[in-house]
Amino acid sequence: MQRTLILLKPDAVQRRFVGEITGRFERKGLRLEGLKLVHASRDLAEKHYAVHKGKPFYESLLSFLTSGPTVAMVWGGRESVAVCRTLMGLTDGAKAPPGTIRGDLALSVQNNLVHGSDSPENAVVEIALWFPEGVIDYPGTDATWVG
Ligand code: IDP
Ligand code: MG
Repeated sequence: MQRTLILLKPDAVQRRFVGEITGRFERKGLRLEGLKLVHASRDLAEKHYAVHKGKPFYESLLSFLTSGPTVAMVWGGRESVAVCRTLMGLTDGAKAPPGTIRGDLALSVQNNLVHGSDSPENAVVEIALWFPEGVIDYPGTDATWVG
């Protein structure tokens, strides 16, 4: 089953939205396979956002991600990468449609509450970065109920 890395970034923790956002992934029928609170180091943030190095918002983004604790999660399930991106909404909270996490709860483009892997290949790399200890594989509830 496909896996994706989801981060509830420091603004989500500070705004007390951990339950609200986690509940959306859970209610969708995805399976929680990893969960921890991490105060990201500069090194971890640089590795995570390496693809954005050189962009005008890069330094600000690293300051943001290292500004406080982040909830790191792994969600598994059918098409979990795309499903989570859909639940998140567009990057810019001002443009994300209502009904999505960012559309409902974020107004900023930077402080947009969540990160989600953008491909199954990148998910494998990002999960290894945030969960070097591995994740938990276990028999779920009857998959026929949630697809
Ligand atoms: P994504 O999180 O929707 O995949 P990316 O383009 O991968 O969006 O950008 C990574 C993160 O960088 C965004 O979630 C957001 O926090 C921040 N970001 C993206 N574009 C901008 C920008 O134009 N200004 C400030 N921050 C940005
Ligand atoms: Mg991205």
